[in-house]
Amino acid sequence: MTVNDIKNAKVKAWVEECVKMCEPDNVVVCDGSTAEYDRLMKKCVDAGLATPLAKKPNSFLFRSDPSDVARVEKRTFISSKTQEGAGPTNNWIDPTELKATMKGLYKGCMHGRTMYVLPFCMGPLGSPIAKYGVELTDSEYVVLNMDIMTRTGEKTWQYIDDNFVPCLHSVGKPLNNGAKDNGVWACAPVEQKYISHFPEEHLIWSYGSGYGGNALLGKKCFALRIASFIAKEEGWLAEHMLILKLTNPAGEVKYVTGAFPSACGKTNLAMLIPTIPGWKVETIGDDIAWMKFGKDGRLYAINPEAGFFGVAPGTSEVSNNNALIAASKNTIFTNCALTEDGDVWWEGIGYPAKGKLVDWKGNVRDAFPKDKAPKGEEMAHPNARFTAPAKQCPCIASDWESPEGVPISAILFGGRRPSTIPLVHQSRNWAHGVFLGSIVGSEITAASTINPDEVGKIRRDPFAILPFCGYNMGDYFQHWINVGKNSCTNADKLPKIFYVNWFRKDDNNADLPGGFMWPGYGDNSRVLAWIFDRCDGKDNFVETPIGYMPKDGAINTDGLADYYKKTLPEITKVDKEGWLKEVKDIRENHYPKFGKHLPKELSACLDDLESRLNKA
Ligand code: SAT
Ligand code: MN
Repeated sequence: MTVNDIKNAKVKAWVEECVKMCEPDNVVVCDGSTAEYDRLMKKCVDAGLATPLAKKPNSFLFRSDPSDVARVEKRTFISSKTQEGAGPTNNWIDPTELKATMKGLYKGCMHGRTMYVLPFCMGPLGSPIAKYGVELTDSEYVVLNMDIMTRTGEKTWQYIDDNFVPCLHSVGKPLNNGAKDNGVWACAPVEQKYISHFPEEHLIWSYGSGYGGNALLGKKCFALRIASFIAKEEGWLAEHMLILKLTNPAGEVKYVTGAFPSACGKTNLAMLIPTIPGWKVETIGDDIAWMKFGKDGRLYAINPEAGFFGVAPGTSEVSNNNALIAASKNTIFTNCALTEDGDVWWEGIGYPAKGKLVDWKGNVRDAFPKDKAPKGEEMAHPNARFTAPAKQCPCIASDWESPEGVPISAILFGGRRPSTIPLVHQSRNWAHGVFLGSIVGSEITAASTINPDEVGKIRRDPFAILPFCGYNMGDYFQHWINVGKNSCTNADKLPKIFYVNWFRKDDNNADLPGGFMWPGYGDNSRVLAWIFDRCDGKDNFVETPIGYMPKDGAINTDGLADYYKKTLPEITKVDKEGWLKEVKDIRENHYPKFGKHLPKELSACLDDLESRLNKA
C-alpha cells in the first residue's frame, strides 16, 4: 500500500502535507505484518542500534542517547488557544508561535530517512470506546514499539475516519549529504525537543526525542493528553490508571483502577501475585484507563494499549514474576545492561551479574558483586524499559480486550510518600474522593525527569496526571466533580475511592528492608482484600478525620513478617500533625495555583478536613 491508496481524503492530504514539509527520502505505509517488523528490526541491528538477545527469543536491546532517557516535561507543551486553557500546571506557547517554530524545525528534518505512516487504534479494534490515530515517524524504533503498544496494521484503516488524531513525530536529526547514524541513537539537543499538543485540533507534533512517551505518540500524548481533553468534551474519563481484576476466595469478581505517578509500581500492582490464600489478581492494563458510563449507570474501563512499557530496574521474580514472563520473548529492551551470554540485566533483577557487562551507555564494565550499583553508576538506566506484548502476560485477564470494558468498583490513588499518608483510607463520598485525587503527592522518579538531582523530591501530582493533563487542571477537577453529579441518581453505582501508600519509611528501624514500613508487592493484596470488602459495605472500618480506615484486625496479617506486624498500627493511624501540615501546604501552595478554576467542593473538603483534624 502507498500513500495514494489511503482512502480517507483528510488523512491522505495531511500525510502529503507532512511529506512536503519533512522531505523524507522514502515514504512507507506500514502494514503491521511480522515480515515488516522483522525487516525494520534487522535494519536497526545492521545499523548497530539494536542487539539481538541470545537468551530471549525475538528480543532486542536498544541503547538511547544519554540525553534521551525519559519524558521531557519541561519541553512538553499544551498549546491551547489560550494560556488559561492549558492552566497553571502545563507549559504553554501560543499555537501560532509554536507551529511557526516547529515548522522551521520540521522543514527537511527527514532528509536521509524514511517516513513511516502508521495507522493505529487505541483500544480493542471496533470497541465503542476505542479511538484511532495515524503516526508519521522517521524512527524505526518507534514503529517497532508502536507495533507492540497499539493495534496497528492494514485492518486498522477500515475504522479510520475524519476523527483520526494526526500524530507527527521526528527524531529531529536529518542525515544530509549521505551522513549516517553510525550506530548512534538519533535525537535533537534538549532545547530543540518539543512534545507539543494542540488540544482543540486534537493534533500532536513531537520533535527531537525518540524515547518512550515523547515518541510513541499513542501513549501519553494521545491516550492521556489529547484524550483527557476529548473526554471532558464528551463526558468521560481518560486516566493515568492501571486496571486490575480482583477475585476473592468465594469466586466473586471486582475491577479496580489505580492512579499512581510513573515508576511507582503500577505495573507491579496490576500483575500482583497475592500472598493471602484464595485471592487472585489478573491484569487488564498497567498504565492507562479510558472510562465511560454504561447503560446500567456503572463506569466501564478499557485499556487503550496492547503492550506494557514497563520500568525494568527493580523487576524481579519476587517483585513481579509475571512481568518477567511477559518480557521473556518478543520484547524490546531499552537502556538495560547486556550480559556476556546475551541477556539483559538491571539493578534489582534479583541476582548479581557475572563477568563483564555492557552498561546502558555502551561501556564494558566488571559486574558489581551485588545486584545494586551506587547511585549514578547503574549498569541499567533507572528508567530502563521493556516493551512487551500484553497478551504474553501470564495473568492477563480473559476479558482484557472486552470491547465494552469492565465495570469498575474501586478507584485507588497513591504515590511515594515516606510520611503522613497512611497505608489506606477511603473517601466518605465522591467529592471527598476527588479531593483525595487532587492532593496526591509523590517523590519524583527517574521516569519524570532527566535531571538526577530532582529524584526523591516530593511534588504534588494530582490524580497522577500532572504531566499528562491536556487542559486546565482546575477544570479537570471540576470535570471529576461533574461526573459524580451527573450520575447522582446512581451514586451507589459510582466506584468507591481510596488513597493508598505503600511507601511509608522509617530509616531508624534496621529490621525493615530499605526502611520501608510495608512490604508492598504481593502483600498489597492484603489491602486490596480490605478494599474489596469495603465495596460490599462490610463492617471492617472506623471513621476518622481523614476518612474510613481499617478497623483493628481488618487487614489480614497471616504470614506477614513480625516486624511488619509491628509497623502496621503506625501506618494505619491518623498522623494528626502530619495531616495538619499537609492541609497548610495544600491551602498555601497547592490550591491557590488553580484560582477561580478550583471547584468549591474541593475547598469545602479542605476546610472540613481541617476542622475534623482540629476536633480530633
Ligand atoms: O512516558 S513514558 O511512556 O515514557 C513512561 C512513563 O513515564 O510512564
Ligand atoms: Mn505511566
